[in-house]
Amino acid sequence: MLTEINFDGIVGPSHNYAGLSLGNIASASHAGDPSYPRAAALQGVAKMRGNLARLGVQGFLLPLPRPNRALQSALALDGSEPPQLRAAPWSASSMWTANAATVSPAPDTRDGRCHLTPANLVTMLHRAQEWPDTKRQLDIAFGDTKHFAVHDAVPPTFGDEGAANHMRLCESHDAPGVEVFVYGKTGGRFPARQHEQASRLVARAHGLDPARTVFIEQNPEAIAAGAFHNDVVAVANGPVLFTHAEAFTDQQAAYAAIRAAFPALEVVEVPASAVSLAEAIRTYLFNAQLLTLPDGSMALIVPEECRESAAVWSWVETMLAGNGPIRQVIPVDVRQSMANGGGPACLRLRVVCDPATVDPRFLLDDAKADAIEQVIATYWPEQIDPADLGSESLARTVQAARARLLEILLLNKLG
Ligand code: SUG
Repeated sequence: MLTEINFDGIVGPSHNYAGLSLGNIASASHAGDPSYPRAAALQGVAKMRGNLARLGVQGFLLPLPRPNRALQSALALDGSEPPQLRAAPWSASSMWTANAATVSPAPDTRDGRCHLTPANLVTMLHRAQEWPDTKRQLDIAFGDTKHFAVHDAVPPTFGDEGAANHMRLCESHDAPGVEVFVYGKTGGRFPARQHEQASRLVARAHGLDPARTVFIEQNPEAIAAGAFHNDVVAVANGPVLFTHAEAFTDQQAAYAAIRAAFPALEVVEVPASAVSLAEAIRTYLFNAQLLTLPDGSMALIVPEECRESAAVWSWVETMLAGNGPIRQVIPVDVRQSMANGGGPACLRLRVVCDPATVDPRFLLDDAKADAIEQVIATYWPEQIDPADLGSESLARTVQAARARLLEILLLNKLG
């Protein structure tokens, strides 16, 4: 039975605000703030618990080893470097697993396996270090080669940011879907992180049918307004595309291209007159998890920030009073992640597969959630100031915390 599993990134013990992501307005505006790794990780587990109760299945991926000693030595750090360079090997950015990989479920691929390509994330130094360690986890979690194929990342210089720029439309998970890749063009004030050729390469490597694959350009104005990934302005689930009206360069042409491959497309569009691009990016209305609940209805899991925005919440209430496909809007508190530009959707990687084919150590249940919470509450630092990054005693705390998590999950091998 194919089902959609959300694999959330457990927030690592080195979670901090170093302002590393140009074009990510939240990251820039919280640069230098103290962070609260313990609270951040507990917020993440609470979100997972909510979705486990709603959907009956939930997965997770682990924080990567930090500080990254190999990167530290490659950077020849001696104290004279800019603080942002010193911070990069400490980044907990792997929590945003929407950027871990692009996933093409088995019904879409030529060989009938689920294909995963880790994202190379080459645009940002602190993220470019992730993929080899991410791949090591994917190789274990999806090691059943009868059902999965895990590729290497796309070679540089083609930036690939994974599922954050990829959407799948389908009538049911086990039917062939239409995969939509959204890329950006360079030249604006902020980097366009997803290169068109990276998207096309992933589609070829996954063996997708060109008739069911669509490539769309992201609106440069959305990137300039702070939508550094497409999932900040659009999300899809089943036959539904929930999108801001200014997400794509040519919005109507984008709908037409998707509809040509997927006639059942249902668009839920939010006009700029109701929610401006700036407000959408500030509240992360679209960085939501659009879930199909067991009764077949859809729920949108949004950040708490949406409920606090008069414009967003008034649009939500009007939408719920109508008869569209989204029947519930559920706010969750992921404020620690939000302050670095990561909402509920950034924190999860969707994999459509049979849960029985996944290494069970990466699947959550209530007892495991209790145990993970216990480790976080005991070992995760309560607070990190960016000036602490570089300290050996913090390095030891962070390493011991992750080692304890790996130990209770029987994943020491990833050490
Ligand atoms: O790549 N933030 C991440 C946020 C990623 C959000 N993911 C999706 N939209 N899918 C990024 O910009 C901030 C790190 C810092 O500033 O310390 C950061 O990497």
